[in-house]
Amino acid sequence: MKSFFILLLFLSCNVLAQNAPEPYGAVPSKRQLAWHDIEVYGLIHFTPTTFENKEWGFGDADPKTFNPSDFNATQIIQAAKAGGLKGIILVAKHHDGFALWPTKTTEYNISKSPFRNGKGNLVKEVESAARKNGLKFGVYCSPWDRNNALYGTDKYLAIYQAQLTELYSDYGPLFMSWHDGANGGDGYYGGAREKRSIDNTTYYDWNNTWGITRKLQPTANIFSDIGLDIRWVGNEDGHAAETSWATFTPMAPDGKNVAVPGQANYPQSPAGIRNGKFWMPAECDVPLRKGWFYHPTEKPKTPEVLFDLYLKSVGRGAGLDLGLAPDTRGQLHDDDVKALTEFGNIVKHTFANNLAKGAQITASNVRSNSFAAKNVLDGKKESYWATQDNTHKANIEIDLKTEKTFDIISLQEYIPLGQRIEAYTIEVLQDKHWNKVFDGTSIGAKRLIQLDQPVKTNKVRINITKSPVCIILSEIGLYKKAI
Ligand code: FUL
Repeated sequence: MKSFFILLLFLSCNVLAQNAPEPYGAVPSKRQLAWHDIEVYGLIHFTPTTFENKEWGFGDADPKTFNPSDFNATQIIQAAKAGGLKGIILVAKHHDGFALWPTKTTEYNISKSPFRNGKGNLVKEVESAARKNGLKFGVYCSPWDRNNALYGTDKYLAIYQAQLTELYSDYGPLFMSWHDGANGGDGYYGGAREKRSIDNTTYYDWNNTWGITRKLQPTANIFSDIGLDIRWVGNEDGHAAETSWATFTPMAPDGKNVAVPGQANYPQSPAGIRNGKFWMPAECDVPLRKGWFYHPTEKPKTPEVLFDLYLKSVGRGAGLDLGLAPDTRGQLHDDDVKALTEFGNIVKHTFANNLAKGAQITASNVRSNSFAAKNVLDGKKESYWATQDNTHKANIEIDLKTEKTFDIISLQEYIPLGQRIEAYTIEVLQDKHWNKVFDGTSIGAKRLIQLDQPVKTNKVRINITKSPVCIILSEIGLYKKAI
């Protein structure tokens, strides 16, 4: 009897799988799918540079400079959590070269500072607080090291790789390994105080260096301006382009050579590349304040501005990486806590109530019962509406039964099968006329459309007007922005 049911289950799974649409183009890996779910996360900058009130430490600050009066990882993480952040990346070593963990690779580290009487490990403290509060953890270890005497020589790479190995071994599974393209220039370099330049096409041997990441941290998404998993959006303003493709083909600016971090096709980064070779969604990194490090004269962005950035990053299929800058106490300033909390509340309250829930929904074409139109309102991103293979244009109509007022529309594709839709319009029924309220292009993991003004209607129609293959939509939402 039991085996009969197993057989039945196997057969029905098979029928479903056979009938599912074929994937289109590059598709996300498991690791990238997990990243898409995180949506908003933070990047903490806190090194001797904070105490020098600079953005880029020269690498010559006395380790004793690093002396927070009241460091509190829990305060920082709880503020991040109130802001709706689901992950934290800690800058474990910035360009100044100061390691926030007691590394064996350089003397220039936290054990030489007064922090916890030289017994502290800030990477551990932040990691523990993040995990305790349910946030994922990641690290950024700057390849450029303005302190290290060996920087620029052929001995430095082994040091950098050993630093990554330590960070990858002692702090549990990481969701991101963040790498930047800032390379070489002037610095302290063990007292030489000179300018050192490196060839960034070869110096860091990224193939093998990222091989260490893959081996020790298979869950870590590698971020850099060329991917591998997540690409830089090409600006530090916090937004992707209005039309955003999760696919990308990193290229050197000459269009011929292979791209390396610090040398990529940045003009194409905000929008991505339609039918690019790789699934490589964008991360929009932007500091909460003006600088990445804390400066007493700067103020955090307002909750309104943060919400707008959320719509223009997460709402364009990208991720929002918000820079958090603890002050010299080692905590986030009250103003930052307030801004984060209010931003988190706007997001939470706006998206708490899908006004389309319970609506009647019909589609002009449906692949089969398993891919019915109602799947877009079940709140589950794993189920979806799909059309038949040869149907590349279709519409879906939502009958709200009573009039509803909304100003944000949310659309989601089922990205495990690729980014398919290229154009669509949204109409609402008013005085017996269908009025177009939006003309769209890309959707991807999530598209949040903010209308110029709230609309009141009992019927909404979404017309998919262009797709190279059959259409898939996993979720639709109608929301009223919470003030
Ligand atoms: C850049 C760095 O040069 C900045 O200082 C900062 O860390 C930013 C997040 O990445 O590449």
